[in-house]
Amino acid sequence: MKHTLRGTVLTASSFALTALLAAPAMATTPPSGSSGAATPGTTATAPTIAAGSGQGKKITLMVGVKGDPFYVSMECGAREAVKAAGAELDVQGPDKFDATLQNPMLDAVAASKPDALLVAPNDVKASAGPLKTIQDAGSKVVLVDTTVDDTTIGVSRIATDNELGGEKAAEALQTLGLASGAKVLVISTDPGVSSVDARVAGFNKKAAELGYKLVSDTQYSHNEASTAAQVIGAALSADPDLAGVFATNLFTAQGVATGVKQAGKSGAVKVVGFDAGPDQIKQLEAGDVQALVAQKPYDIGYQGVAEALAAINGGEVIPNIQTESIVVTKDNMAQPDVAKYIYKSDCGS
Ligand code: T6T
Repeated sequence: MKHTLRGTVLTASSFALTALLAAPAMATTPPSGSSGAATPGTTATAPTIAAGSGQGKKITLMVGVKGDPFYVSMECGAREAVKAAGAELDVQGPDKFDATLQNPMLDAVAASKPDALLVAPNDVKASAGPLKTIQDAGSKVVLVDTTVDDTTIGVSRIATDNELGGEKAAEALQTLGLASGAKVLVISTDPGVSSVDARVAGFNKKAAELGYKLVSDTQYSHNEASTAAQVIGAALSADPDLAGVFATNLFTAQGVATGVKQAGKSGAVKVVGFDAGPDQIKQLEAGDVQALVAQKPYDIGYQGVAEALAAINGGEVIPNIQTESIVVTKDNMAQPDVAKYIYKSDCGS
């Protein structure tokens, strides 16, 4: 029996149904206790992968940037999935989140002709050319975390519901006590990165509903913590009554927390960051950050391999999958059902 899921947008709770529909006789799911487990209050189950379904297949994972705990966790999920399937995985990534560095690496991937490429493109426009070349040569392209504007690229796109995540960040500021009229600022990485652009859009929409006043247009860190620290330092000098900041990703949030601390305003200025890297959790514990919107990168990596194998083997592929996020605070961070969302520095930890 075939199940047509084209055009659907899956939430984590629909994973359970999909897995049930697709489950083959010999199948593997991620180990319990992985960050792939359910968000509190949902019944999310990671997809099943048939043992041996990737035998002899080569998959490349091109992350957005090397060494980022978000992508390390994604790699851990992908590694677990290829182990189950018997496929080979090659992981690569640029030293900076920058299409001028990632694109030559993608050109090299094109030459190696993998059966599938899981890729977090660095730019919605600049990354499209190399990806189209790879796709046209016959590799199955699965977009993980970030996307490109050209909707003909990718058999499947798997990412956090980033707009909703941005909305959650604004709501977190409200929970932290910011009233209507409070002054807020958004610091992101660079325009043209689909994930963070969607978080900004979601935050701005919800912040307007809550009556918050943006002190300026979105500022940019270029994914450098030191730049984020400088940007928030300057913003605090210009607007001493700035009450809250949303930092849209891991390195930006780390830098913002450092900058607020250096200005002697930890706790007085509420910082809500995206992601949940180990150092971000330390900043949360220290009171330099008040809330983090954690993603599920392990699930994205695992599901990415599942969709790639489905495409390679001529199975049913889910074209759009949105994964969930969870708000982590000092109060809930130690709970096992929250702690499991903290990102990994390596796949052994
Ligand atoms: O926030 C993640 C990822 O979702 C985004 O696309 C880029 O930044 C991170 O990797 C965190 O550093």
